[in-house]
Amino acid sequence: MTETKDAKAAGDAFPVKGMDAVVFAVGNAKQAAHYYSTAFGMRRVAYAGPENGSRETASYVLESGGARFVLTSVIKPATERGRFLAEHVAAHGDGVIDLAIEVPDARAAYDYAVAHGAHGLAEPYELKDEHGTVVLAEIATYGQTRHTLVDRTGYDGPYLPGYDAVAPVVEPPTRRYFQAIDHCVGNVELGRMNEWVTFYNQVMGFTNMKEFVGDDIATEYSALMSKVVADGTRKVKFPLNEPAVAKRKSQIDEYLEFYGGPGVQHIALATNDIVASVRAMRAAGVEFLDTPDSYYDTLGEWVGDTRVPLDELRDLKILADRDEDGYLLQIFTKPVQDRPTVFFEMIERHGSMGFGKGNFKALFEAIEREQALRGNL
Ligand code: TYF
Ligand code: FE
Repeated sequence: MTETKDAKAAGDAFPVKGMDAVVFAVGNAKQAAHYYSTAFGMRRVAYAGPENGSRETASYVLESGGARFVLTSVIKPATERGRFLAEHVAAHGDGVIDLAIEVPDARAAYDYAVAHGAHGLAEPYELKDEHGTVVLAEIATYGQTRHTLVDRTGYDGPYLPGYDAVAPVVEPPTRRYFQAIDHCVGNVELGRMNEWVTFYNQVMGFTNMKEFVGDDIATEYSALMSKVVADGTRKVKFPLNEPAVAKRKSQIDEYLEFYGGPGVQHIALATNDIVASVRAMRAAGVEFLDTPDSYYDTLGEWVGDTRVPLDELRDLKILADRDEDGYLLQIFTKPVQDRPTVFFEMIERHGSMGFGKGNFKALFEAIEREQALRGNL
């Protein structure tokens, strides 16, 4: 981080450096690490498990540029944490347990958050090994999700004390598929979105970026409301969705039913070359949502020129949207586990700070086609 950015961050009530990691609890972390390595082009960099002192869980750390995923599964629950993880997987399937945020001072961040209404899950604590010290603290958010606040300024190692550097699962692609986490979306219960917006406003001093009301994003059947909160530097962006009353079960209702409550719906990954990334990911077996050809028949008229020719967008089913600041290209995977819950988005931004509002109808109709195939519409 540069001096100017540090100075700017220090002016915030709740300074953040960015996303630290997205932590998943999964049934089989070894195989998940293989999937994210071969299909998402990520590099395995660190491991903690029985071989290096963590008897209860196995955790694999994967990176792509500045994006970090941690995949954890339980080997044999023995402590409260092991039981929590085992119960999390039983209740929710594979899912996100932690949207960890890197902060310059975890103690100050925790104190601020708790003083402004956060429920503390772990008071500030230190982890140490030969690579240094990390200070962490944990607060609760929607459902069983948490935010670990991570200060790693006193540490120079592969992830956290207790983790060892390990070789990649396979040699990562020469050109990574994505380089950062763009935003992390939560689904909350009907009528509770505004409470969670207020939570982030108060607890983290996050401000509201965008608001999508039912009319913006209603299809014939599906409806949802969405608001986006972000830190002052807009490095951490958290859209929050709630279902809206609609003719049939909305995609958010489907998620809440199959996840067993609120949780992380999708993680958007920022790419510089969405065409190359989507081609490679498709070739590796990643399933993306389909977009009808009719979408592309009118796209050029309103979106104008983009870096990628229309034919290529059509070929790969990539969506495009434009607003006053610029444009973006985006595409959504199908859910990445058997439950119709967590999925990913690939996003290439060219000026636009939006979330693809112009695509909501096409996107939600694509999701509804999948819902119908699952018998959940
Ligand atoms: O993050 C967003 O807001 C966009 C659009 O169920 C979106 O990616 C919103 C809701 C949803 C899927 C995508
Ligand atoms: Fe998104």
